[in-house]
Amino acid sequence: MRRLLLLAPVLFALPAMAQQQGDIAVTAPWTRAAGQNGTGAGFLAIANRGAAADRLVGASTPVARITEIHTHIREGDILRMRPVAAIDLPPGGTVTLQPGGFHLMLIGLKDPLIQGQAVPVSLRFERAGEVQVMLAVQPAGARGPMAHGH
Ligand SMILES: [Cu+2]
Repeated sequence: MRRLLLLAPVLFALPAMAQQQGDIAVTAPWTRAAGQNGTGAGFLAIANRGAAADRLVGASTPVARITEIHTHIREGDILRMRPVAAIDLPPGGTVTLQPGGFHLMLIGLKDPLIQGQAVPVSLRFERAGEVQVMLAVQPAGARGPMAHGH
């Protein structure tokens, strides 16, 4: 019960909300339902509205033992995940973390990710600093932030 306090119920349509910090705006943060001790994936869109390049250099969440930034690379017919040190955010550009591409990997979940709840994540940017977002938990297998209608 102690850790469940971190998981606030989602009562509003989170994808409509943008979390802004300096020149960085994060929209539509979401994840999928996953079991305790399993692995979760975090998805969101990051817009750099500034005139200077920035980089996403790290992320953390209290619900996972380790949070990594991953990309997918194609090896023949197989898509494999690989950790990356950072994601480049060109000035005026938007980078979307989505299934099959960049994503946050939440490794060693301390609690299950339950559909309808939200998971706090702290994103760390080279220039903009820390940005707090809440990942809305969608059903297991969801392909987008609102793949499941409410
Ligand atoms: Cu991954």
